[in-house]
Amino acid sequence: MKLRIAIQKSGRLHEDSIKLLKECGIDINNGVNKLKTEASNFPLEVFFLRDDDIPQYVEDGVADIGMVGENVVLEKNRSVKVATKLGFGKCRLSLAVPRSVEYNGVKDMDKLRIATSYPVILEKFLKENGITADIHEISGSVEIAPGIGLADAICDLVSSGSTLFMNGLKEVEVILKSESVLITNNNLNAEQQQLLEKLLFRIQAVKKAKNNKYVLLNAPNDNLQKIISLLPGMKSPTVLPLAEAGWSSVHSVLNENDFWDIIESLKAAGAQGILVVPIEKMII
Ligand code: PRT
Ligand code: ZN
Repeated sequence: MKLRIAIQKSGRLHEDSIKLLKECGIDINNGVNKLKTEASNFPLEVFFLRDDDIPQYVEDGVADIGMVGENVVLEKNRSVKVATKLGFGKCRLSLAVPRSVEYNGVKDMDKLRIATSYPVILEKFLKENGITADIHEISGSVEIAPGIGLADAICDLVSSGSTLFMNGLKEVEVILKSESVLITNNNLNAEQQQLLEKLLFRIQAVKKAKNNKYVLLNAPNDNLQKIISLLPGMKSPTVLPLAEAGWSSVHSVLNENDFWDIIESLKAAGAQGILVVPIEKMII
């Protein structure tokens, strides 16, 4: 029995999907010009597909699980489960209007022509806000629609914002914040479920590790308690004596979010020689 996973064949999510599998210790060949491949050290078969087709393949059970943008999952509205977020492919689905247009709120969208590749998500958003607009579905280069007179506004994916900027548009509403997710078929059998759990366990360990750093520092023993109190650690920090009397080496794990604040406090408390090291896997 093998678990069959669908990932994007080429495009923005392809490399990060492969990278995550590799970080999970799963060896696969890259999918250039290939439809599918097998992992050599995990019971996993990998299908390379267009991202738009992944929810349907997973719903139909052609693939058991898939990696795809949440934006595509919501747009395709297929009956699949989202098992976890994957931490890559981050973007937002936003409304944008020409920079010269004054914008005072979502009510301004009423009666406008909006171009998008996401008609389902857009229609739901407009309905929730009591707006009637004319949705023009187009499949690519949505950002040029206002410039050629096809639409008054657009609803498109944004990451850096430079595409909007270059086309004279401004982002005015964020409809959805999206990232890649792992989706699963609703009817996995017990064996497939077990393999999925094994994979999820590894994905969580990789994700946790990315959000944390291993920190080593030298602390004067006089101020050791103060320094320890600043550090969370997985249980509590490790403290080892240095060869030089009066000093200790303190090891701990810090979350990316509070990282700089804690480092500053540690320095202020007399910590020296602070080393920050990436963590590869984290299992708690
Ligand atoms: O061939 P296939 O159908 O598989 O790929 P695709 O061309 O449909 O999708 P692809 O590879 O472009 O994107 C796949 C997924 O990446 C999307 O569904 C999102 O989940 C995610 N993603 C993350 C993005 C972006 N960021 C993004 N910036 N998808 C598209 N964009 C486009 C956006 O449409 C716009 O044209 O990039 C432009 C905006 O980028 P900025 O940086 O200029 O704001
Ligand atoms: Zn696509």
